Amino acid sequence: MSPFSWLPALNTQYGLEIHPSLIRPFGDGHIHQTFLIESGEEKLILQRFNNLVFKYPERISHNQSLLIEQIDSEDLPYILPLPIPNLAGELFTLIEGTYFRISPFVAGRCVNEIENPHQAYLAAKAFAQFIKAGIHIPAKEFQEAIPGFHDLELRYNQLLEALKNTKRDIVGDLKELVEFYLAQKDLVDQYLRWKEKLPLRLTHSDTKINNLIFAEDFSKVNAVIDLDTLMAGYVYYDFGDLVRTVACTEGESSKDWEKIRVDFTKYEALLVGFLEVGKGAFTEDEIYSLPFGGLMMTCIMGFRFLADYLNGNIYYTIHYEEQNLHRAKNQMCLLKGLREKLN
Ligand code: GN1
Ligand code: MG
Repeated sequence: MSPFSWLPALNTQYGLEIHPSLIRPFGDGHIHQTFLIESGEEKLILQRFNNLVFKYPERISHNQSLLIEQIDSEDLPYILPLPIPNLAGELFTLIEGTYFRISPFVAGRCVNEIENPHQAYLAAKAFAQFIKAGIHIPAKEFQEAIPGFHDLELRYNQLLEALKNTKRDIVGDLKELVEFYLAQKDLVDQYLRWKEKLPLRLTHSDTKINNLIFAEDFSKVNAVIDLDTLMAGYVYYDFGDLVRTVACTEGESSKDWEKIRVDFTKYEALLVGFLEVGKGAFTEDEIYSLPFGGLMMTCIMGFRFLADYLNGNIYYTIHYEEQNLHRAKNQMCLLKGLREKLN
């Protein structure tokens, strides 16, 4: 069977004439399968949506429609490339049990690591601008795209559950990682304390650096992408995922354990950019919570990668068996560095 058996139906539903030869895999996302459709000058992004991870596509449609209606887009100096509706006006198209969607292609550079503090500053400004442009929309109007997505207590419990049910032997590196992550319980307690104090906002909730498209010369941000997880959250989530993916000397997939350090120059640049936009809009507590974001988001990704490894790699795309174990180890190295400086 052709790998693109769904293409004729897709063409009909969008009124397009895409030929298989125009489609090629694109990007580094861990969740959906992303393709670039290229026909002469015209380019589009096609995604085969992962509805095992996102079990409620209708919530995503609701959130994205709300965003289109209510966000102050004149406050945004970049594009939010939301899905293009099909001929029936829907953001998703269901074909043979799989959801697809098509979005505008935005030209520029999408990177897993940035080169200098100025780029960090631009990235932080862009994500803070996103929160600010939606700050007037009551966060509770957004639906939970993934229930408990950034709930550290829930993720800790899911790790315990994975540990109980795993078929893997807890020895060597795995043992060290399990012990390390179970010892992060104090962050769960801090998470619960911050929850009492902070307002919920519309957050992007997946602010890793490759969810931005920079201009070719890195002079500005052209687009904020990956708009599936936009939902109610805390401001420090979005600052924290930036810290995790920007203020680190190595990328998330590095196995050069010795080289994984916090880059405090980039960290400072993130803070400057985020606060330049957020001052006056965010509460004092929200500003004080930002350093916790780096710790918490690194820890939660460690919990999730490790749990996925224990569960037999059922969630994240992997390219080799130990990849989630290695991702969890990478996050452990970064978290140790952050704790040394920030605790
Ligand atoms: C996933 O789709 P992608 O690669 O941008 C994940 C994020 C994690 C990230 C870790 C829906 O994001 O939460 O931070 O991998 N998205 C989902 O790299 O789980
Ligand atoms: Mg992504």
